[in-house]
Amino acid sequence: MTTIASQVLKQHLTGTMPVIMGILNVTPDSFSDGGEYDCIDMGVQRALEMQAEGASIIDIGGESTRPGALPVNTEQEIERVVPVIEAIRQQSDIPISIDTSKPEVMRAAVLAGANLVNDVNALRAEGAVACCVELGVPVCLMHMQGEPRTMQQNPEYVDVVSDVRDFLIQRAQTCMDAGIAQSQILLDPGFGFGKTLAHNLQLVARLDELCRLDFPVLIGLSRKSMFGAILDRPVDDRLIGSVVAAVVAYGKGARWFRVHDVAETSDALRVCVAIDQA
Ligand code: 9MG
Repeated sequence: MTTIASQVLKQHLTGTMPVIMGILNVTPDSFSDGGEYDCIDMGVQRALEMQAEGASIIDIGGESTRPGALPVNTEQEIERVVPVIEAIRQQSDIPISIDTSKPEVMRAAVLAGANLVNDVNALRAEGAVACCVELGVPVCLMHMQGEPRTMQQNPEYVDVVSDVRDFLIQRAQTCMDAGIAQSQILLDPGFGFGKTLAHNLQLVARLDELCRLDFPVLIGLSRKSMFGAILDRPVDDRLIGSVVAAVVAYGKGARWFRVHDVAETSDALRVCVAIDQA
């Protein structure tokens, strides 16, 4: 079924304007103290707030992918994300992405109203590619070395940029061979996912090498530990580092930005666009 949200998403995928993806985590620690309904309500309020601040899509996740995070079972993940997706859908036509690696969660989320699958595992789980073909939704394929529990234990590459690029090209090809159109695929280098600070910096510095491929590039740098390492700041004091990195990434060709701080990132990117159009 073609909905307003999926039509709007199609325009974002083919356009050249920056697309801000607002992060909405619905893990138990995201909205402390609230009961079940408070969590849904607070999730909806935050989604609408991010839309008003300039987000073009809301990314909803029910399982933490932070280094060291423990896995969540499929039923729990569905119980966390589906009610929030349904509640946002009752109030807004904003496109929604589901941040998951599990085909069952992808299916439940899309049936509830999600329009894009954002998979940090690049659809490598059994049945994930077939599930997205069947659902007919666009996908974001992210590079990760290892798995969240252990990925920061001594990651190694021959050349991080070429290794990430080759992996993403190979995953995109697998998806296209299975029937996902090229225009439905976003690529993401996966900052912080099995990467040292030096790897992350190389990936930003040479992001143009990924942006030259025939796919839009999404970056998720917001509040990540690389800013903690460079600036020696805690996670809630990394706004300026995150916004500067988004601006640099824009200059190198990235157009999709997965962020916590929507209003500030939106202002910065609007300035970038105005300068580009001068
Ligand atoms: C879920 N998630 C956490 N970090 C991410 C990143 O950098 N990119 C994408 N696509 N998803 C992410």
